[in-house]
Amino acid sequence: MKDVAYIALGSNLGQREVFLAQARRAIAALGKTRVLGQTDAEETAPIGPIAQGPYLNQMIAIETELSPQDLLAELKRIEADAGRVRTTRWGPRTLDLDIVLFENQAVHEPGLTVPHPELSNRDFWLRELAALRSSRVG
Ligand code: A4P
Ligand code: MG
Repeated sequence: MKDVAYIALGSNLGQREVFLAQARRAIAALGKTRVLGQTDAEETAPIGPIAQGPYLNQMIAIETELSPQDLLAELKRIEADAGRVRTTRWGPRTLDLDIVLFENQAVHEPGLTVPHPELSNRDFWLRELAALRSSRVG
């Protein structure tokens, strides 16, 4: 089923711009998928209980025939390629890719929740999502 999805990119370790650029390229190269638009990257103060450096965040809109589960598997592969080592939940990371929303699908499974449960708590996600939706043609 063809749908529009929004992916949040985040990095707060190392060469943040490089990791985001690598993620954008990898997402653009996914099969059954085409990039519709992207926001500018923006620096945001870290959210959560752990003291860590500021994040560079960005959101990408895609049209895809991948299921949410298949997209998540691809995003985990892209994260792994960026050398991400999982340490603590909400802790610092070279690259974090989250599925924010599918326009026409919802998922509530142990390993995947779409829309992302933190969407309503993250002002920058809400702002980026609104910007992508309003700029979309078609
Ligand atoms: N998972 C479930 N739903 C989703 C989804 N919609 N998208 C599962 C992606 N993954 C989803 O995620 C843990 C597991 O969540 C995944 O294996 C997947 O099966 P993770 O990326 O390994 O761990 P995490 O990122 O530490 O935890 P979580 O709960 O995803 O946290 P967030 O929401 O990603 O928060 N501050 C700023 N300013 N900017 C940020 O981007 N990000 C975080 C991480 C904390 N503080 C931040 C930011
Ligand atoms: Mg995450």
